[in-house]
Amino acid sequence: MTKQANQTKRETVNVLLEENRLFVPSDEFKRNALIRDESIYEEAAQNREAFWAKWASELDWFQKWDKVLDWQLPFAKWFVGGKLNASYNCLDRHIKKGLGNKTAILWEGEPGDSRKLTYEDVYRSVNKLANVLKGLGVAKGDRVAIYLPMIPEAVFAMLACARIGAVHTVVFGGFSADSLKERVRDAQAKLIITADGGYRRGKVLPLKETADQAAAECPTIKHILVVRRTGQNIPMQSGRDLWYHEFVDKAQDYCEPEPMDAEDMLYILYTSGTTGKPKGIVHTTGGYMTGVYATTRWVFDIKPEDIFWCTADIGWVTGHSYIVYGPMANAATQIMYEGSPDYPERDRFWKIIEKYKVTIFYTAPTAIRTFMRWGTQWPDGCDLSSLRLLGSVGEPINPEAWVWYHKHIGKDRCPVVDTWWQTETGCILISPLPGVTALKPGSATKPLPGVEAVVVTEEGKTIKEGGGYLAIKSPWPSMLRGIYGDDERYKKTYWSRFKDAYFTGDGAKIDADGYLWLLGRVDDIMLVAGHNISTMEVESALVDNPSVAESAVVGITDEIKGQAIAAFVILKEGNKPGEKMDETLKGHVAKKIGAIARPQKIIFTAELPKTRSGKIMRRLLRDIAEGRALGDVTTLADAHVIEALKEKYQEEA
Ligand code: 6R9
Repeated sequence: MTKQANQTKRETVNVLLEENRLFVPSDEFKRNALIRDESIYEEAAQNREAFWAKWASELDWFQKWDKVLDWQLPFAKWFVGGKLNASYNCLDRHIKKGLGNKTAILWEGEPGDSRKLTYEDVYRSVNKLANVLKGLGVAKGDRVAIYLPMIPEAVFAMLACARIGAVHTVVFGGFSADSLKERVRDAQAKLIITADGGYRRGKVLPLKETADQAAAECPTIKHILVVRRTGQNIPMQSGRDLWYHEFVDKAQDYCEPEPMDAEDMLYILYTSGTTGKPKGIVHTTGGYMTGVYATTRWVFDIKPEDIFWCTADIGWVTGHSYIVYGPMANAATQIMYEGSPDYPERDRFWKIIEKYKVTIFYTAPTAIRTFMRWGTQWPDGCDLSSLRLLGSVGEPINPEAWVWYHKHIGKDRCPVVDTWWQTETGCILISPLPGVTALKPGSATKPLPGVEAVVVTEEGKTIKEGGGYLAIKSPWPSMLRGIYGDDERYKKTYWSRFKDAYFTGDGAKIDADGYLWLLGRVDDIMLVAGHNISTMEVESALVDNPSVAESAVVGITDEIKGQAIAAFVILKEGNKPGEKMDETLKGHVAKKIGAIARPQKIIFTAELPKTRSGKIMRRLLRDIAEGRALGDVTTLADAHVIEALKEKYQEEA
């Protein structure tokens, strides 16, 4: 172990050994916090609907709702009859209050270029783009795919859709043409907004080229609107492809915001599912906006003078809720960064914090573990004294990483809020309130006010202490309204495991103090560097290669990424295993799904362990891949298979 790793280990052990070591909020933090009184929990529990309605009424509504909640399990309607517009709530209302000159976005491009945009600037760009979209025939309810790098136009695009009532579906810029195609086809989008390219780790991502490949097989696409970012040469198909700037420059400055029903769709965001086909998670307007508006205040304690930085990509739900809708509904000033944390050097994030005097920083455990590996010299070389609050999201944060983050980034001064939530939940559901909650490293602490998250047994019985499944017992405003076009799958995935509670798919423990400890997914979804990838998705990509007969994929523990992908592969006859095949298959998966899904390890085998009904026993493969003693093998059809595999794996490792 290096000296530094040793030191971190010792610090962690010290912290964890002090029995019940709690990190209580400092008096100063408590005194200044927006929420400093734990009575908020009690108030919410007394009357959940009235509590949420109070927070909803802090938004601007064109028409007030008649009824707070209509709950026909598993279908919820919140703020029934109410009318509002998300872009109005993120822009117009702030400008009407005189905040037009307030900085909205401090954008930093990877090559070092930067842009500073006020609320007025964003407002103008969004209105113009909204008019462009209308002019291109996009109407209320139509779907628009957004495939952009982390540039301000991504925010404009989302808010412009919201302004005219079009439904956006943002596809992460790192996804392949196949992944983009699948999402565009499922959503039946009319238009794609993309860029010529984007910068990532000094290289150019060929976004337009990828969008072209996808669009070739998407008959619903009428236009591709292209933002000029890199200036590289790209083919433009006449009639279909249009330059963003040419249209936006000429567009009118004002576009009336569409009064949307509280339950009108705001967006679809695709997330991986166990059957391989991604699920289009549907969010609507009123409840979603209430959830993200309120939780941004409670959890991030955002005040007018704060500089907030959420490092997520806009292609994930974290970017939707805590870059676009939550912070902007709160008139926050925030950082948006295009590129990677190690470009040009491993201190880019810390340099940005120093340059812009960031006060609140929200990132993922996989990033924190990478920073730990890189060493403290990088943050130590920058002035991080502006920071006052740190956040974590995406996967369980191990206590070592928590303590490192608290000490080396927060300098033992900033509370760390570990926030648990999902694409499906829309907003944070489990998290400390930084001015109220005593923190335990590694625990996301307690459900937020108004949220009934519990740990249940296999039979669905709520337990006060011990391990089980994380479930949510009553509806919350920003909950998903379904899976796009597939009500049956919605019911089956989330509402069939337990009789009357939402099944999160995560395991969790609750301790004697009522603190929650999240344990990761209980199903076959892997969490690689904070991104959900289903085993099935990777398996189907592998089998898609003509040399592969069969495959089984498992997630194995990885210090940095949380999980890494190991694939067991049976080749078709006449194909040779070896380094060349290994590379071919890894490349194939990366091309089919995206680089994030590239397997770390491929194990060639002649057979796979299966149950009698033909189901692959992934649990056993995981045991093998992680070098553990084999668990129960009684349901195995042929016990020899597993022994042979184990030997082979050990030989190769
Ligand atoms: C926001 C987001 C959701 C899954 C979720 C869980 C894991 C997220 C976590 C966490 C432990 C946390 N997860 N935050 N696990 N502690 N603070 O990440 O959404 O991409 O849909 O992933 O991520 O397993 O079920 P999404």
